Amino acid sequence: MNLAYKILDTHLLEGQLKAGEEVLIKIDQTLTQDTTGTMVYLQLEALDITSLKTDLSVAYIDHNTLQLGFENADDHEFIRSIAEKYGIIYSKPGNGICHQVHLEQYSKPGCTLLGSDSHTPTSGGMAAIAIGSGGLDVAVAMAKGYYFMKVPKVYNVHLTGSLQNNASAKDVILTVLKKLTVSGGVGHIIEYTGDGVSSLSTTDRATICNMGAELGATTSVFPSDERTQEFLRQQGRECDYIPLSADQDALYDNRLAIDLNTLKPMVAKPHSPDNVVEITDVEGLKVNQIAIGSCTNSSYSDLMKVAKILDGKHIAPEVSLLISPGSNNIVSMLNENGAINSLIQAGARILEPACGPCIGMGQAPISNGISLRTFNRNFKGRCGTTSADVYLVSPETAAVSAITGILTDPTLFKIDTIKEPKRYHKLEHFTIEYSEFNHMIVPFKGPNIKDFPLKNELNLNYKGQTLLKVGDNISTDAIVPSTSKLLPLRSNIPELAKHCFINTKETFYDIAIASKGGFIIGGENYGQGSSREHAALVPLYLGIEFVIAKSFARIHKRNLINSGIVPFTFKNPEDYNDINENDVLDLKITTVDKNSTVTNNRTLKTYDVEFTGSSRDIEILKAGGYINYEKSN
Ligand code: MIC
Ligand code: SF4
Repeated sequence: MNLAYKILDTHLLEGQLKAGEEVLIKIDQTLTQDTTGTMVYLQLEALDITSLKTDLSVAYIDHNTLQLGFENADDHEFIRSIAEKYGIIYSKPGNGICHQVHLEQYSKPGCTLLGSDSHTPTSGGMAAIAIGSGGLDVAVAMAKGYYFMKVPKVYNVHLTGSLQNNASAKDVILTVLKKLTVSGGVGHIIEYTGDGVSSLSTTDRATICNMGAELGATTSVFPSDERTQEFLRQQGRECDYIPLSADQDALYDNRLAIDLNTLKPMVAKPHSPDNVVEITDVEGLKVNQIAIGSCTNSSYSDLMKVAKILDGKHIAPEVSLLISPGSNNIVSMLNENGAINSLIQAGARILEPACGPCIGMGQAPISNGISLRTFNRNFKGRCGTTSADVYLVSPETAAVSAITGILTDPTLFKIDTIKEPKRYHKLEHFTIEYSEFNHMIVPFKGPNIKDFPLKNELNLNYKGQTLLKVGDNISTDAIVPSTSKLLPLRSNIPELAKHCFINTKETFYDIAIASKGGFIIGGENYGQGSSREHAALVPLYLGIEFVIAKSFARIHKRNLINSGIVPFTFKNPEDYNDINENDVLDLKITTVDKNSTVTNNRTLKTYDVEFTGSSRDIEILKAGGYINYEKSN
């Protein structure tokens, strides 16, 4: 058996572990962050429970930490009060980015973790099966202790050798992205094996698993070995260690081999994480901004490497260098050993340990600017400046480029090896460990928190206009953008709706409101990227009941189903070409999974469309979404 199936097997509640089958698995841990968390907890309240069924649930505040007005502050207080009521661990703003903090403090080898954030698979670096999902799935996991999933296939990435010449874990995952693309992991767990694994630290592995989300994979997983034990020891949690690995003769559905010895520093060019080239192809590009950190590359050793490279040097005069550390524990250690001082003296701006520039929460680049980032996504406009170009690179590349002011190959730089600390700091006062259900607590709801929309039963005959037709790989950042102006609206669907598809079609909201809904037509991998279920709830609020695409990204498809919107795919993908924006379409559903047709009133052609999902998914759609379904069961 491979490792992924071994862990799933120990958590199997119902069904058979066969790729493509729907199973019910036990969820040990959940995590939420604040921009998806408010919806999760409104939904948890709607499920009306009196105890949590998970071993551990944590509510992080890390995305929306710029308190520009009352909105974010109110959301945080809402989440804190919910944590107090339900017995959820509350990670205060400033504690750090959910995935890094979770890795340091809570992930365990062999456990299952469900998180309302697409980069939850970061904990796969600790041999957990860690899955990103929409908020409602996390609410149900907390309430019932389980998660329904289609068993993924397993893609084996076999690593040999060890990284040389300042190539790093980021270059490993950029290489995988180059080979497999942003949809190459859909329907798969990526499992890393081989003698190269032991040369990678737990945080290197976490970087690789983190960006497995960009492959569209369900999750990624590494074995648990002496490097895992070493990391747990540093965290004061050696008791959580168990060794775990695949059997020698484990079976895999697909295989890819990577020789770490030969890897070169890589760069993902704008505007997609799989637009990857060797650094020598883009060397010399003048850069305006460099941002180091985010949940992908903000570990102690990543930031120490950067501090060592910059120690005693100055950054180029025209560059702005931003550092967003992964956790306050790391900041505290870098402070103690003088690394923060090296960074500041070199000219770096040290930001609070939070998502910050990664999600456009400040530090937007200049118009037409070039920003090098150690982050995981470079979709157009995500940084807050639509005309800017974002390149994704390793911390080594970012640091040497900060000195030269141009995109620079780190290969020939001498970079000292980093000695890991014996023991990480643990700043306990950044966490409140609520552990009991307390029915006396009335959750705090500020005026920005509005109810989420609920759908009625499925419409079997529907006539509507094509509001929008988009191409391949449309991200949820395009459907519901996130910037410092929009993130505070995450608990207010009616207000957020005004910005739906704003960077794609400015009039989308007005047209959708005027026509009381209609169709969205998508290409391949529609809804890739973030797990935000707002990308389903906002269209639902605008009256959209059906999206027809060539194919869907995993989390977004789940979110559409959960909210009651039917994600139909064209049986014949060529039919996509026959539909224009504004065409009026007639949809007829005989049974949801088969025999549904769409007639185009302009061309008079009829297309077959289908829904692929489990029989339970069909029941959810018929009921008008997961909340209605769970309540009636
Ligand atoms: C992201 O990286 O896009 C986010 C912001 O963390 C999202 C969650 C969100 O949209 O709130 C994610 O990755 O799921
Ligand atoms: Fe935060 Fe960026 Fe990581 Fe998303 S990808 S969790 S916004 S740091």
